[in-house]
Amino acid sequence: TGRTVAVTGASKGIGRAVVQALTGQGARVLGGARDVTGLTEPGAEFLPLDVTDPASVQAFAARARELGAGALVNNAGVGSFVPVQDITPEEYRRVMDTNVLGTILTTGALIEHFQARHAQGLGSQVVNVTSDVSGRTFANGALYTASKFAQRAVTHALAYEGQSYGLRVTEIRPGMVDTYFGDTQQGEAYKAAWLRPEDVAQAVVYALSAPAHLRVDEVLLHPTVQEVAY
Ligand code: NJP
Repeated sequence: TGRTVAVTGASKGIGRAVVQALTGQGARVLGGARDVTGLTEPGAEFLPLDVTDPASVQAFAARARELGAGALVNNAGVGSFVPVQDITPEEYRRVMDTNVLGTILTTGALIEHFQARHAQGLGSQVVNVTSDVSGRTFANGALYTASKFAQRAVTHALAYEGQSYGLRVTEIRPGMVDTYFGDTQQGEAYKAAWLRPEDVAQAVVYALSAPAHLRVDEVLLHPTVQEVAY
């Protein structure tokens, strides 16, 4: 893509694959996650980032501006799967703060920068990695899907708002992906037929490489083994 992209949740799973795919295409990447110890990737630099912490987000956004970032990938996210009666206020806040507030804060910190780019004749892009369940739910999915429905709403509202300043907004909606998601391990046998993080990264690259006249609004992707659902 030949430009700078800021990526949240860049330390593992999908975010890590996005960093590798983008740098592989010649983009420069600023990656953030709470723990970035020991992370190195040619073409990328990593900063500690907690998307739920406004000061941390401001520091990350300041570096993204310095690097002239033209795109932001909101990928940081957490999962939590219990029945409604077992959702605690603490867990509610952890999931909603990360998935919804995190997307809002990180995006919000770069809007003036994107508007300034527009004034210079440059377009910008935001890609939000939400979920295939950003529009449907299931047993034990109340909290996670509430967060993803909300993140989808934020994504859509941003798309409306951003049109006036040349912002293209994309929602990436992956089904089951073999990552560390939900306190699991990557590479476990039961995930062998799931999407690879690289599959999702390719969708992000597709959206970010689209020519200026093309806006990829949404990509929904599932492993073949996952039941068809919209
Ligand atoms: O998860 P994982 P995925 N501030 O756990 C970071 C969505 N999704 O790659 O902060 C900043 O391997 C964390 O680093 P650290 C999902 O909802 C997935 O699967 O050090 N960063 C790590 O880099 C999420 O939005 C599946 O802990 C924070 C990364 O986020 C996205 O895909 C299905 C953070 C998480 O890596 C990436 O998740 C689906 C914070 N506060 C949607 N908290 C799936 N895997 O099946 C966490 O539908 N991170």
